[in-house]
Amino acid sequence: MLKLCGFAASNYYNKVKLALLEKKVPFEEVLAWVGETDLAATPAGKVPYIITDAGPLCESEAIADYIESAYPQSPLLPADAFGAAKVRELVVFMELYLELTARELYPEAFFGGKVSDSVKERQHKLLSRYIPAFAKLARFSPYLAGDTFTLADCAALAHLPLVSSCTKIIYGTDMLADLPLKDYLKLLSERPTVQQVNADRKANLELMASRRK
Ligand SMILES: N[C@@H](CCC(=O)N[C@@H](CS)C(=O)NCC(=O)O)C(=O)O
Repeated sequence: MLKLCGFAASNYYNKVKLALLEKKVPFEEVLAWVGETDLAATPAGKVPYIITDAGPLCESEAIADYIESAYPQSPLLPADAFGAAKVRELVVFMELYLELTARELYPEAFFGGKVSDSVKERQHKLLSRYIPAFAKLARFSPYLAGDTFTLADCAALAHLPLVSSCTKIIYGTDMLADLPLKDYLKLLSERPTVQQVNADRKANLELMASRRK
């Protein structure tokens, strides 16, 4: 059986987990904290990674691609090439421009560290450019790419709430406030798969906190 390795507080892990649950792919979760990963499977030490019958695979987008083609049931990408590319376009925007830009602020926003004013200023400038650009592409009708739940929604659940709360904490303003995020997350939270991801995430965050004590 496919093994999903990492920990449930990780947003990238949850993107992959949600895709597996939505597609009803049987999988086993293997807890691997950062620093305790199998470096043969994930040479940069990042999670998630998966172990398949064919071998290990890391990087959540490569994993999502693999899952989509190895398990065609309940597709998370439109069948037409352009529709599928539009979903991927949204995922790239969220990961490359929103998540990775906001991530520079996470040490202070979420982990009790400090981020310099110059980094805060630089990331604010970037987010001020990228967020309105993302808003032009995101449909929220009612799903991110249109009327069907796709891989973009798996990524959105993982990334958008973090970007929203991080900017609120660091800048005092939720930089995603112009997006209908509240209604959208409410819609997603009606899915049993999302409820499972969120419950496991909460439990894993508590486990993580108890390990730090
Ligand atoms: N591009 C990677 C990013 C994964 C990632 O950054 N995961 C975090 C946990 S949320 C991690 O493993 N961080 C440890 C590190 O960067 O050393 C992916 O899409 O899988």
